[in-house]
Amino acid sequence: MTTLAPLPSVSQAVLPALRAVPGLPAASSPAPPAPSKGPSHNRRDWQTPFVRRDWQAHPRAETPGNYYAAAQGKEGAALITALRGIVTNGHVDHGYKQARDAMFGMVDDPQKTDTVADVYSGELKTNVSDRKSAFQRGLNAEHTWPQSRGAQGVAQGDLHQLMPSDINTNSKRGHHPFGEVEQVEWSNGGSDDAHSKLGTTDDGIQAFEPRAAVKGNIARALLYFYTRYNEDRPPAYTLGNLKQELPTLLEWHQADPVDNAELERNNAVFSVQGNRNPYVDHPEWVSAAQFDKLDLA
Ligand SMILES: [Ca+2]
Repeated sequence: MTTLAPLPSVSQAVLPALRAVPGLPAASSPAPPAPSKGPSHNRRDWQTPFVRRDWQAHPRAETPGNYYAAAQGKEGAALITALRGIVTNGHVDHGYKQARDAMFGMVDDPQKTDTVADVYSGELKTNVSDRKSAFQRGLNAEHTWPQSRGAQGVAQGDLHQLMPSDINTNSKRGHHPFGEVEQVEWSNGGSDDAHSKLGTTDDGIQAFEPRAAVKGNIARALLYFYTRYNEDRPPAYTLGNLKQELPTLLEWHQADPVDNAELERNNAVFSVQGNRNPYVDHPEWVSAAQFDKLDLA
């Protein structure tokens, strides 16, 4: 397992070095699609045409050879326990400030153009290079697993669950669970496949529904969070949201499969904090882990 030196500061000078992780190719291949000149020019479509659906057929070249050795052949609780060990070992906590600088400056600026997308609309913000410039452009860090539900301590700056978000949308989401909204109370606007909304599910629960292109990303982020932190629970950790969300998350995982951008983000996060989201590398492990059988009481 690669041990990364602590980050002195995530400046433009430091960021390229973060990508140079032994055993991993540069996170920049294959080349990203050229931006279209159509009406969606200012949106980053996370569902690129490069979606890989044939996971088992291709070795995971981006993953260090033996990274998942302890999980091979396991299922159910044994698989989750093995993955917990894997993603905890080597996880380096740089602190919340550094994590946000890395997110806005590198992880979510894969083309190094100081351009970062709001997770909930896909709208691109320019001149973003760190958390301060992000804030000036109306972005802050969304905790997909809310801080008030346990994203504290090491988990607060865990980039697998942090995503750049429009500040107002982030505030609307608050600590609501995710879900399919039937009665819309608020939306961030835009076309159907680009907007996210707050409202009530058909079970009468107030929930937040992200745009379709990131539903799977968020599902896999939350399943990672459960796997990583459910044993050694941070302060305020509760499964209250997950109990509501889980069936929907498992559907979203299927409906929005891993694409190239999500793979590259996993590589980028790994280069910063030294651990990976196993459900991005091995989407088939979501069903193998049998999350639907978890006792979340
Ligand atoms: Ca997606």
